[in-house]
Amino acid sequence: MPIPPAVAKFADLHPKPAHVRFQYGTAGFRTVASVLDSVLFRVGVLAALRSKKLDGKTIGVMVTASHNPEQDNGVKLVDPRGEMLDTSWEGHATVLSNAQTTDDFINELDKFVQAAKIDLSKPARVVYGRDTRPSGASLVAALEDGFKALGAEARDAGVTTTPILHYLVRAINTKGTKDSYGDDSEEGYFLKLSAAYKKLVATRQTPSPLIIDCANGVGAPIAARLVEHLGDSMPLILENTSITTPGALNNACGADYVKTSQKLPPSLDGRLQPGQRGCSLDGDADRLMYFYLDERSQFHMLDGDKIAALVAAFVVELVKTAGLQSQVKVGVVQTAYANGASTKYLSERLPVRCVPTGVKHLHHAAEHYNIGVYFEANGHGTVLFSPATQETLRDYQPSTPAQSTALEHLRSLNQLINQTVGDALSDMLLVEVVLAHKAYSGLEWDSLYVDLPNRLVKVVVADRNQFKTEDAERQLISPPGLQQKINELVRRYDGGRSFVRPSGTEDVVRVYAEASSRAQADELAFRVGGLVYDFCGGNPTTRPKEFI
Ligand code: NG1
Ligand code: ZN
Repeated sequence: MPIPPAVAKFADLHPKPAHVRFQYGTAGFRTVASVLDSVLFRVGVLAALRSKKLDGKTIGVMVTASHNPEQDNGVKLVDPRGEMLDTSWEGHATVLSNAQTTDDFINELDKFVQAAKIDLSKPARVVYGRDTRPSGASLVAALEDGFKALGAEARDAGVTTTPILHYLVRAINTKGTKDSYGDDSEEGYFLKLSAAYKKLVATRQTPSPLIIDCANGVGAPIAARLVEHLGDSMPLILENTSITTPGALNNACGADYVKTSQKLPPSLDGRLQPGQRGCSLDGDADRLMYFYLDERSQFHMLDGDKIAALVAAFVVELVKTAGLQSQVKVGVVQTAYANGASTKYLSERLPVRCVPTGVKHLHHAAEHYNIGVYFEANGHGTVLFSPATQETLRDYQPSTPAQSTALEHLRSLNQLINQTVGDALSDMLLVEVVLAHKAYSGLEWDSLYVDLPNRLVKVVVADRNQFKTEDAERQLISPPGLQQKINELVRRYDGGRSFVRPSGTEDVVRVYAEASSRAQADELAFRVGGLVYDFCGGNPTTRPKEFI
């Protein structure tokens, strides 16, 4: 079947800007919003094709640039089980987005449809949402033209969070089956989360109020609805909720600000009281960072690694108490950015795997455990229950009241935790459940282990593609000889660790360093940064002055 003529007609309305090269990376397409119109249209077409290929299953499309500045935007596809787009299609997305003219695009499309054996007569179904960015509405209009071009049945989820969009995709595709994931509506999502949370804390004291920094993004209206559903069970105070103030999104607030600057967002100064718990969401509410001020008003950050440690230990304890330890193996997945102290703490308690950066790697590795806990240090993560484990939890006959209670808790956790993707609001409730059960304050949670001081540095190089890594990105194999020089440097630092990798989302190389003191971690990072810069023939006049 040839490509319907409507595709070319619509494609003419969304010309590709000259001299821009797009790439479907770890976070989908993401760049300055003003050049994205053609990409959105073409992603609309691609989503419809993906649905046709999968026999009319609903595909999700999320328009967001997460923690990036407000002028950026982006788009990513969600596969039928609510997971990231199959990697084999990422390359096709890149090729289609870069076809220069309408004719080139139709040609590429035709080749792709033939090669992938897509039956164009099949139905196509999509569900799409966007964050609060001002560029969102017009980009969604381009996306909708892509759906129309192939006659896809499209459902608009409106302004929503990335994890809710993933939830909806799974709920729609499992509706009426034995794997039903919940009602396929935002309301269904809130009911599922709030019911599970209330069960888990039913016998616990109401916690002290938690401040949520909503990053002036979509987390604000969504958290406000969660507040209504939680009622008195969880006092939440929403801050940074200005979703219509130009320039406010992710600006000096949000999870990425907290992680990279390791500071309290200035807007929370005087609001967060010593001892009180606070947390930050990012612009699409899939990342979460916790923090508190000690009695001297010193800021302490509780990042994704601390969340993994807290949650994994709790799950292991429940599994043991339920008498399920021989049937349900719990494991943790991290990336090389995980703080060395967290890896040590976790490895002493359960299996830990390190995988390359990018949620899809973590998610897939976590699926190999019965219960897989994965978190990136930046606060993106979740806990996956394998299908077999869900059956075990359903069928298991506990023999004591203690076993029965632990089993009920595990069942409720399975409901509370978003099984499709990292979800800041679901993760926040999960953290609150564990804190309530352990009667931990932020300080006690923080004391599980002491973070090694660390530093992340960006280096702008002529061509980041010459950087190739192995061993879950911990070793450089190209440029040749550079890793050896890094090793020589690292050896001179007490507790030193450093690695270099090309970013998948920005045109930079990232340098991570850790050492036993703050000064040493900084020095190591800047020395390695300098090494990378000089090795790659950087221009001496633009060499950052902090590089030693
Ligand atoms: P890159 O730019 O590849 O380092 C960043 C984050 C990832 C992940 C992606 C997707 C760091 C060091 N890197 O990737 O963890 O979240 O963005 O958003 O935080
Ligand atoms: Zn995000």
